[in-house]
Amino acid sequence: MFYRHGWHSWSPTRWVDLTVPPVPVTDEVRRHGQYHPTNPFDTTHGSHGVAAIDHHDGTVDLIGSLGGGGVVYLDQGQVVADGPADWFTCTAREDDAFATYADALGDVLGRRGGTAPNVWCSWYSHFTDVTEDDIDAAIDGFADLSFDVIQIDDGWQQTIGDWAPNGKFPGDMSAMADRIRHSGKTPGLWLAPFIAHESSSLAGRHPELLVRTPAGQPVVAGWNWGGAYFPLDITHPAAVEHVAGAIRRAVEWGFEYLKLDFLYALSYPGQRRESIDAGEMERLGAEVIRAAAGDSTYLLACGAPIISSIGMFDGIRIGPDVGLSWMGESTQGPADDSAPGARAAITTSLLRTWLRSVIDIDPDVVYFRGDTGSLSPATKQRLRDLALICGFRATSDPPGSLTREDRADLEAFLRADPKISKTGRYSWEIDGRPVDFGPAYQHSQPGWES
Ligand code: 9PG
Repeated sequence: MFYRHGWHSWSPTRWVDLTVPPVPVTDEVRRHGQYHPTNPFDTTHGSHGVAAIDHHDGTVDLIGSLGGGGVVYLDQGQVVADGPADWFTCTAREDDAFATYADALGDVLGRRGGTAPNVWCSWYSHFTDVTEDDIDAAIDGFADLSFDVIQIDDGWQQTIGDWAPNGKFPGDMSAMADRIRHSGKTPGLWLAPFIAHESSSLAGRHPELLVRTPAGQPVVAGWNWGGAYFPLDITHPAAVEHVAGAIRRAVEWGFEYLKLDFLYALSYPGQRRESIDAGEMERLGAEVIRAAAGDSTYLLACGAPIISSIGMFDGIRIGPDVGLSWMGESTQGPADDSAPGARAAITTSLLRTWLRSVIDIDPDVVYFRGDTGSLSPATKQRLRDLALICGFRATSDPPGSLTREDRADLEAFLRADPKISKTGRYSWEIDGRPVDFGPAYQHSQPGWES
């Protein structure tokens, strides 16, 4: 078996059988940006950042890059490592190999985290319709619950690229942050600082800040919000100023927790003012953000290349969106782990828990409300177990959606301090209770229905 690690937060990560060829990425799936545009590894097995091969005796050979932009792939049975940074290699018991690699990454890139807050975020209930009133309802409704952060997600801004509030946030953003702080919580805000939507005034007025194709057109890093979005050229001083300005403004408004999303787009292949390699570019982008945010702002990276985020961000999303169903819809069929859904969020996140010694690991939200699409109570329990294992607890349930009993369960979850131990590749113990995630790695519903 081969440990195939995905490019960024939402990219599939799995132990795969090398005798089974990968499923080629369809054009439709490609449009969402989870697979690397030039290294999708859809015809040969390959891995971003780190790979391992197991010996079926509990030990593995691990090879991992000590910086961003590295890939490992198999060429006629030979392992090829390609990347600008140094490589770490070891042969050891599986968990020890990953732990030692994480240690080496921490030594080279730095360590942050260890301070994962309990977060309420607006996304998985209000989506882009979120309003100021929704946030005020969360402030009031959660005053007596143990959330540390109330975080406004996508939907507050004018457009992706134009980071000023829209008409749904008519009050001052600083007043909003103040109200959150006065309720005893840390104000949090979502931004996607490295991209501009085709409809943004940034893209319209400053096309020179965008990464270009050889024909001079803006490079498309994905499709969302009803159109294409473009990466910014971080080697352009004015793009640096745009990114730093957006972050500084959010911090000045009083937001001390920033969820920074779609970060993968920054190093998308294309023409820039200066040509630097992907790993360097990712590091430069992260440095611009950290310098603008200051050392004390909690930075959660999302849709972010994993290795380059270490030492710069406090936390990182380690899987795709949980969504409101077990399996995401994908034209690529059930083998595609890149579409949002509980299954892919579980399978990908669990295989990245080794990162926790150098960065907080966010497996995405859990649910306590009753109305959660097709998610069964047992799947909801597995998502909570995953969050406890990762030590990062977040939810999006609006206060009005929770019964008295839901609230009590939620509060117990936020305060829990369980003893966690790993008992196998896919199995854990939480306060002595065995939890087996193995069935999630099969593609069907794993009988978590009762
Ligand atoms: C806001 C959301 C939430 C969520 C993030 C991210 O098109 N796509 O493939 C796609 C993938 C992920 C995604 C949105 C779109 O979600 O993970 O928590 O912040 O953005 O837009």
